[in-house]
Amino acid sequence: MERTYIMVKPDGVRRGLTGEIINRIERKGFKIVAMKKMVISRETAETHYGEHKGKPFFDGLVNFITSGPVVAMVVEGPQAISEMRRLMGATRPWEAAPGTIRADFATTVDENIIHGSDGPESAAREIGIFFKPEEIIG
Ligand code: DGI
Repeated sequence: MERTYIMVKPDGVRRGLTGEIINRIERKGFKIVAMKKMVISRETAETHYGEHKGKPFFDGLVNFITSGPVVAMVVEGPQAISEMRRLMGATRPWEAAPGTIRADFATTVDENIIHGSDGPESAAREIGIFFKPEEIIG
């Protein structure tokens, strides 16, 4: 059993796609063990995206992710980290497989609807950034 950090980004929330994304996660058979709507501070955004600091798109990425509310979740299930990445599709929506969230709902890499942890270490780190242990209800 694995847990991963999933976030509907501000574009997904603005476009009313939160329900669609929750539906896909639950239909798959995964369990949402924590969830909250929040506006991310710049400081938290810079921590979350720390690996991209110094890249040309970093400031735009921080501006975007803090531009409106997100819906943050912890998703649990077998192979949840890699399976959620598969449901999300590739970072660049034009490279995402048909039927994935990014292929179905996004056109640009700047606004690609959803975030999901890319491995066990980032999952543990990101869950710790956004949730207190007592907010996770298994
Ligand atoms: O884990 P992912 O979101 O699939 O991808 P990532 O961790 O490599 O990058 C995090 C986010 O940063 C990604 O969802 C969108 C943005 N990003 C990544 N590479 C580029 C980018 N934005 C722009 N404009 N250009 C990029 O090359």
